[in-house]
Amino acid sequence: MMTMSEIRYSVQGISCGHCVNAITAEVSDVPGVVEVEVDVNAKSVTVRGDELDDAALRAAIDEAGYQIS
Ligand SMILES: [Cu+2]
Repeated sequence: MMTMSEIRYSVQGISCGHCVNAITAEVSDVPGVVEVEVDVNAKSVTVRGDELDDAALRAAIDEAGYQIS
């Protein structure tokens, strides 16, 4: 059974569609992730999914080249 949860990060340096694509691609690869929403204006990344691993999500955002503030 799926238990959907949501985690939101404030991420520095999100400024354009390239940033959105890079972060979405990396974070989508994390197990359990169902949906990734990157907001350029709010500079936030919202992740929805099943049994989300906070450390893995932070690592994926870092891997994409962005820093969580
Ligand atoms: Cu960009």
